[in-house]
Amino acid sequence: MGQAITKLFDKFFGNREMRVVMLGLDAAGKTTILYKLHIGEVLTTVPTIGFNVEKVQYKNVVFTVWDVGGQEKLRPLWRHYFNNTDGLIFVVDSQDRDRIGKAAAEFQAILQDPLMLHSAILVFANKQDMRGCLTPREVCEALGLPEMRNRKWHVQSSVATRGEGLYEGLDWLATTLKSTNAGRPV
Ligand SMILES: Nc1nc2c(ncn2[C@@H]2O[C@H](COP(=O)(O)OP(=O)(O)O)[C@@H](O)[C@H]2O)c(=O)[nH]1
Ligand SMILES: [Mg+2]
Repeated sequence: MGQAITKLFDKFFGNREMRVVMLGLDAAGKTTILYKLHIGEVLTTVPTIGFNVEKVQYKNVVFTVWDVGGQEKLRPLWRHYFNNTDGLIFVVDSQDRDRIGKAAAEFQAILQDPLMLHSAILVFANKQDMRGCLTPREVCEALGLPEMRNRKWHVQSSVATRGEGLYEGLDWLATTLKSTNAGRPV
């Protein structure tokens, strides 16, 4: 899959600078996705006031990743990373029924940020290999996506540990960003 992914990046993101932010509750599968993409070295930094940010750059595309759902007081700090966000990837642990409400609340809070108003939204309904998990449709409804007007969104079924669904999800995101002429010329 690594090669297919890098080809996809070359094709769609090649000559634009893009910023993609990947968020979700802890243990949703974000770090797994980042490594499965094999697009470069993952750098981890801890900003002064305590949350981990993972960053990987592939050519002109920068991914920043962190856990949401920790302390509310950290929220204002996220905004620093929201500036110029072209694509938002929100990862959900579809098996974690207990915390889907919490994931939805965090998701809604993120989308309400003015800096996120124009970003395309890709949701990975992850851990679809787990018995009794929420279906992608159920994840979609729990997050309130069907009611969302004027936003480009897509829910992708995935099994991050096996790399399943990752290419398809990013393909949607790349196509969408291209069609909206997102990013900045380099
Ligand atoms: N069964 C299953 N486990 C997964 C999947 N994706 C991630 N995991 C596991 O879930 C745990 C948390 O994943 P991680 O990527 O660290 O989550 P993060 O906190 O969002 O970065 C790890 O043990 C992963 O191996 C998946 O699709 N299926
Ligand atoms: Mg992680």
